[in-house]
Amino acid sequence: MTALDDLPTTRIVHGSCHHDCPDSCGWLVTVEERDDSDQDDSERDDTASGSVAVQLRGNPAHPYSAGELCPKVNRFLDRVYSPERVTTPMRRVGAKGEGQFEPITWDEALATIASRLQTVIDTSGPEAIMPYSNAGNQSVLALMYSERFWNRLGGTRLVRALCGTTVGAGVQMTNGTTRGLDPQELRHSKLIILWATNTRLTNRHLWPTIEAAMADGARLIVIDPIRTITADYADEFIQPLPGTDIALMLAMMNVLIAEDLIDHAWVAAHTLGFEELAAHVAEWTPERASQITGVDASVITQLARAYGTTRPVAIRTLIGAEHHENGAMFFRTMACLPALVGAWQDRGGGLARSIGVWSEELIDYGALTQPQLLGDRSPRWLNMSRLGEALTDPTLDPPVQALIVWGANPMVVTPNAELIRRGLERDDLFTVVHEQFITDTARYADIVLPATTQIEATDVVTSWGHLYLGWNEAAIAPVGQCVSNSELHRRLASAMGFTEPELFEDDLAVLKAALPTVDLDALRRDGFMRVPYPHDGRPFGDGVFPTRSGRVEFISETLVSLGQPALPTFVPPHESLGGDHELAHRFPFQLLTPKRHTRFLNSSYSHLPKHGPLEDGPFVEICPSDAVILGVTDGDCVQVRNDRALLRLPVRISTRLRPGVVAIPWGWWQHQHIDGRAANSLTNDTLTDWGGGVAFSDTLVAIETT
Ligand SMILES: Nc1nc2c(c(=O)[nH]1)N[C@H]1C(S)=C(S)[C@@H](COP(=O)(O)OP(=O)(O)OC[C@H]3O[C@@H](n4cnc5c(=O)[nH]c(N)nc54)[C@H](O)[C@@H]3O)O[C@H]1N2
Ligand SMILES: Nc1nc2c(c(=O)[nH]1)N[C@H]1C(S)=C(S)[C@@H](COP(=O)(O)OP(=O)(O)OC[C@H]3O[C@@H](n4cnc5c(=O)[nH]c(N)nc54)[C@H](O)[C@@H]3O)O[C@H]1N2
Ligand code: SF4
Ligand SMILES: [Mo]
Repeated sequence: MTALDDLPTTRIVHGSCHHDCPDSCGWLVTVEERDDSDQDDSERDDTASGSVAVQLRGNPAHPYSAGELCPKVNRFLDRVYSPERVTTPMRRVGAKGEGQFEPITWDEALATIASRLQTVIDTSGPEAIMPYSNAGNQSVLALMYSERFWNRLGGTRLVRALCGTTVGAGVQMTNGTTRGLDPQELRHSKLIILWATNTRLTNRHLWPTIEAAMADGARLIVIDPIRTITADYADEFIQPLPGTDIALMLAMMNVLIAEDLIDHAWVAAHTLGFEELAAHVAEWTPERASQITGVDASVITQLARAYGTTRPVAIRTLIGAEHHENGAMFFRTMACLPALVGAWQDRGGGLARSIGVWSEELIDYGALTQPQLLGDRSPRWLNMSRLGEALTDPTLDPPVQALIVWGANPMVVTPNAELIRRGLERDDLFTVVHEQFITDTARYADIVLPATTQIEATDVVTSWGHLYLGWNEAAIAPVGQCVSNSELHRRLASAMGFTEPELFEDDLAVLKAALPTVDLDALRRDGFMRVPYPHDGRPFGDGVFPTRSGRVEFISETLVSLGQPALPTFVPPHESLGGDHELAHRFPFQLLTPKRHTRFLNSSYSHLPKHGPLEDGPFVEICPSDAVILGVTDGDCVQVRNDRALLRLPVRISTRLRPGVVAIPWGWWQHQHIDGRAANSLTNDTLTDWGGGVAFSDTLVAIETT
């Protein structure tokens, strides 16, 4: 029998999911404090000190996620204690890309890094050192503490715009702000349009809100080039060709104006340029838009009528449509729709997209990032979506000679990945990757450094899907020799011999300075805290918009100054079915590479045993009529190719796509594909019209039988 005294002490710790996911769920970690004799029996204890996390579950008190997590994170402790975790610094011993490493000490790793970086600085200056990070962990410190080090170093700066920036930049041109409707307000809507977002997969904790609105009589329309699992639940599904929605929106405006479904009083009081817009869309008949979008003119007319006659009416969108050459214009145009019908007046009316801004407004970025450390230097900026170019362009001055990656896996997530591979293979490039696993990117590192997971470091999580800040208390000590992103940058600063105290400030002090108006003690105690948002639910209830004119700008001088059309305008993407004819002739299919698997979160998880092997794929989805033309059937192997790469993949015949459009689910690593090349080997790295994003989804391919 076990004496009561021998039972492990248990505590429950508040945490918040760090993934780049709108839901930012609250979780509870159950931690056992075990003594050494207990630890011998458990395989988990090799990497854990005395504290062992034994359960991680949703926090039932969390106002948004309400106790539920998701099929990705339900097994998070398997990730934390995975035998494949990187737990010590390592040095590459094989060729770049081979993935052969040997453990070294932190001292050795830091000494090597400091000496290589110093050599680069001495020969080419600090701009020859490039950071590469994304939202692998979107907590405040994990995402931003690093800026202090990079300001002090004077290295190249990174335009982090793989996700969301273009949406914001588009909406801002119309509304003057990225503020918008809290998606939980959809509960009050009577018509909900999920436009380019796959809510049931990517934003699953919003779905109950939509279901509740539907139970109360709301109608749901989904607009997506793929019949997604969300489309399956809609009252109506509209399937335009990818990249053509702007034409659809212009035709909606045409119908709204022609049939006088405009809220004239609101338009007169709160918008700029209605007359110009009306003249501009007069030619955008549903018939014309139908030619471009592939959607029947009558469907467009009905959509416009429903939009113009139902109140409250809301559009919900996230990221999907920004990944086109005309991505910012999509959102600039979309933001005009609620203004035309006066939707912002109603509770549950308007446009709901990322609402991260409501939390970010609480952050003192100066205190967080310490820009004075940069002095009077103004280092160059390179766009993260053009990493391949940055590493291989012979004219870049200075060339990138050292690359430091954390919280990102560019070989899987960044477009034109074969060009990135050529860069990472360069003998003269020194690469450091701070990671939890040997990812496709880490395989090219000279030095790999071990990164903590979310339950090993204290931080605050802001959400872009709801209005709650989340506290994340470190539940266990770092596994092995892992360090958080902030500790990594403290160690790098020390190794480089930097002495400014801001570079060594501890995490809690930085959080206090960065969130000056937030009661961190209360946040820590409760686990979450609601951020300010208008009490009546209406972000623009007063009709005031922070544009130059103080109104919703149908016509925009700011856009003209950027070299863009003043009015919402459809420009077909160059690399698309409706774009460059010669290219479309050589590569007749448009390739989408969507998020698709419930057990994957971006590039994370497909390598773990309870994730990848339980999903189906990789494959290329082709619609039945294209399969007939190609002479292929389910399971046949085809070559999917363009000028960037060639992938062999089994065919999955799918009624979810239109003719001419094919899809490869994204998130699989290279070795999970037949030839060691993944979806992003094929994708387009052309930047968006503005906003700095990238046109993954304007990718043309040819499909050939092998
Ligand atoms: N399970 C799971 N959940 C996730 C993620 C994940 O990897 N897996 N990733 C997280 C991240 S980082 C993000 S940013 C969010 C993204 O959340 P979403 O934006 O909802 O997801 P995406 O799959 O990027 O794109 C949504 C839809 O846009 C469609 N789309 C593409 N081009 C067009 C177009 O031209 N017009 C229209 N109308 N639709 C278009 C795609 O077919 C896709 O179904 O999801 C988050 N949640
Ligand atoms: N083809 C195609 N490409 C896409 C997309 C698509 O839909 N299709 N979606 C795009 C979108 S929306 C996004 S957001 C990006 C996502 O791109 P990423 O942000 O790069 O993807 P993740 O898999 O979320 O995270 C990357 C890595 O961060 C590591 N990580 C997690 N926490 C930490 C930490 O605390 N410290 C450190 N050092 N590492 C950590 C994980 O182990 C993981 O390997 O991909 C983009 N790429
Ligand atoms: S990945 Fe998204 S849905 Fe899953 S636990 Fe994290 S925040 Fe919640
Ligand atoms: Mo994203």
